[in-house]
Formats: sequence, C-alpha cells, structure tokens
Amino acid sequence: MMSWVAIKVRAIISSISARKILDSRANPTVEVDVVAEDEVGTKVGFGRAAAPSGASKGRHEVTALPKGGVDGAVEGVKRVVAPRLVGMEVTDQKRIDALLRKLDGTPDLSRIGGNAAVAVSMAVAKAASAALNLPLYKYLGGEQATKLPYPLGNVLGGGAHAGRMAPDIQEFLVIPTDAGRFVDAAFANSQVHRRVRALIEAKDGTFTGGKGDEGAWAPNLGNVEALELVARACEEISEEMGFKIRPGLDFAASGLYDSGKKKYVYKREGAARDTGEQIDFVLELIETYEPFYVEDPLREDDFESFAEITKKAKRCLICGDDLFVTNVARIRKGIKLGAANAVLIKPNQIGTLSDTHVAVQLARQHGYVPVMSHRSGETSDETIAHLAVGFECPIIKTGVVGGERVAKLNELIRIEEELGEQARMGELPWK
Ligand code: 2PG
Ligand code: MG
Repeated sequence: MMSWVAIKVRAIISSISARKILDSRANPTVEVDVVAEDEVGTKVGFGRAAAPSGASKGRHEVTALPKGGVDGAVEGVKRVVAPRLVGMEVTDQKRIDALLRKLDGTPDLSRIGGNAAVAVSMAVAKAASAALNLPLYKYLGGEQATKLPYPLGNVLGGGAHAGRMAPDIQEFLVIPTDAGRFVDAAFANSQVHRRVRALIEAKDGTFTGGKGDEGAWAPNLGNVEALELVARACEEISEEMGFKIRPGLDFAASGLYDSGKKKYVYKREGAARDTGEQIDFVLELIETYEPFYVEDPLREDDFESFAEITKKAKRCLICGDDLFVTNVARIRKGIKLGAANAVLIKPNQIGTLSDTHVAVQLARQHGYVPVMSHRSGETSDETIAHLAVGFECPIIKTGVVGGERVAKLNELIRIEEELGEQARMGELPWK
C-alpha cells in the first residue's frame, strides 16, 4: 500500500476546473476536473470526481460547503485552490492534500468546504493514475490490491432518508457474507431487494412501491416488522443462491435522540427509550435476528455505551459512522475505549484522500473493519469502488439499486473481471 506517494513521474497539474452538477436528490454538488501534462505540454492524465452529500450528517464531520454553498465551493476551487496546485507533480498526493488543508486554514475545512476538497483530492488521484496508465485501485494499492469488498446495501429504509410513515430505523441492509465472487454478491443483493418488495406487498396491499433516497423500499411498517421481513427475504434468497446473505441495520441513532428528553424517540412506534433501554433493544434485535452488521446504534458522542454494546453483542460488527466521522482522533478514542469493531469510511466526512487512507490504516491496525461507504446523496462517480479495493476494505456500503449506486457496483464487477484469476473476496472477521 501507499505506492502512490513513492511514485514519481514528470506529470504536472496543468489545469483544475470545477462546476456545479446535480446529485441523486437533484441537489447541487461540486465536480472537479484535473488535467496533467508532461514536460513538453502533452496531456498525459485526466481525472474527474464529484462530491457526494449526506442527509443524516455527523456533528463532527468537516463542513461540507463553504459560505455561498456549491457556488462558493466552485469559486473556491477556481480562485483559492487551482492557482496553487497548478504546476505541482500530480502524483504528489500527500503534499497536495496537506496543501488543501493549509489553503483552507480552518480545522473543519469550512473555508473551501470538505466537498470541494474531496472532489479535488480524488480528481488529482484519478489524473495521476491515468498519467501512469494504471487503474486507480492499483495506483492506490499496488499489485497486491486484488481483494474485492462484500457489498452491503440497504433494501428497506426510513429515518432521514424516507417519508413519515416509514420505519424510524434509517437502513435495513443486506450482505452476502459467503459469496465467492463480487458479481454474484451484487446480484444476490438485488434479488433480496426484489423479494423484499414482494413481501411488503403481501403484507400491505396499498404499498405504492415508494423508495427512499438510496433506492431502498420505504413501506408503512414498524421497525421490528421491517427487520423480520428483511431477515426472511435474506433466508429465502440465501437458499436460492446457495450462499448465506445476512441482514444489517443502520440506526443512525443521533437522528433518533432527543437531547432534551434524553431519549431515543421512535415516532412511528410511539416509543421513547433511554440509553439503557436502547442498548437492551439493540441487543435483543441482535440476539433474535442475528444481523452481521449494526451501524450507529447509539448517539454520536456516547463512546461508553458503544463499548458496552460491542462487548455484549456476539459475532456482530458494530460500526461507527457519525461516531467516528472518518476522523483519526475520534477513531483513536474509540479504539482506546473499545467502542465498536468497525469504522465507516466516508471520504467527504474528512475531506482528503490522504486523511481517508490514514483512517483506514488506523482502523485495520487495531482490528477494526474499515467499511468504505457512499452517502445518501450520490452521483455516478465510481471512485469509492477503487478506494475499497486499493485500501483493502473488506466491505463496501453503496446501496443496491439506482444509477448512482450501481455505478460503484458495476465498476467493482469490471475490476473483478480485470483481476481475473487473481481476484479474491476480502477477509471478514467471521461469517
Ligand atoms: C449513512 C449514510 C449513507 P448519509 O448514514 O450511513 O447510507 O447516510 O449520507 O445521509 O449520512
Ligand atoms: Mg450511517
């Protein structure tokens, strides 16, 4: 790993441009183009990357957009970033990322915005890999980057990603932990998604086929009912496919927490749970439905309760998203306290590729599973597919259906094909 910082070619950044484009919610986001040239001015590399955006954001993420929103971010790339980066060696990723932080000058990247920074950072890496004639995952991970991640995708959802009558829990996920090939795993998830619709329709004749922001069904169902249904769909499709598919959950619990009442409020259910009751509820669901993966079961600053759940939950990944926000200091604190055993990795939560890589390495060194992730607002940008392989993340969370989700899945199918005999699935701590 990290071959990308050692490589030196004479490929110089000759231009950086930025524009406003639509994301999957048709909200504006920033896209960046980077061009690299050799010493005689021949174009040798081009990279394009777009920033995603979250709906259920962690309080400790970097600031996504500067003053002026996406227009301000585009202006910032043109006026503040481009003039300083043009002329730099395009493979000098670490220096470029450090300069992005310096040019911004704030701890939370609020001057240029995390979304502008991440789009520049990723577009630079893509231009560098093109200049070296390497696929991005090989540029980032070297020859040993041969492992495909297991796809984790939501098939049913609610919370901040869907309407009022959908479940309170944000995401009901699935992961085919026994699939031998990525392509089979991706199609297994799509089969579960289809089966979930059929099971919802069998329960509720009025279901319109409504979906949330990530293409997961958004039915009028309670939380436990929904989990039961997804677990059943997993079992049925596991049997048909001949390998195991397991359920997962993202509580996005900061969104449920009412700090005045000091309770997790499940509006749809009409229930409110204090921290102890929330821990018991989560553990009960883990015991009954044996999910492989549970994300953010508690609010983002409650490291101690995360540690309690992690200790008590058996053979279940407890993943921190809003808890860690891809931030090394927060991951370090989590490791010290034993909060979680997996870390969600979202490049735009922290702002640069180098920072993202350090977060992945820190997690892995301590036996925490790094899970590469999309955001609820996405574009057809496929960079995270390469990051998952290049940084050796054994899981990628990127949805199941919809153009902006399958862009990543299809890129991984291509990578698997390109790797041929060398391709293997990543390593999970247990199955
Ligand atoms: C999450 C994500 C992605 P958002 O909570 O994990 O599924 O949602 O991008 O809205 O934070
Ligand atoms: Mg989450």
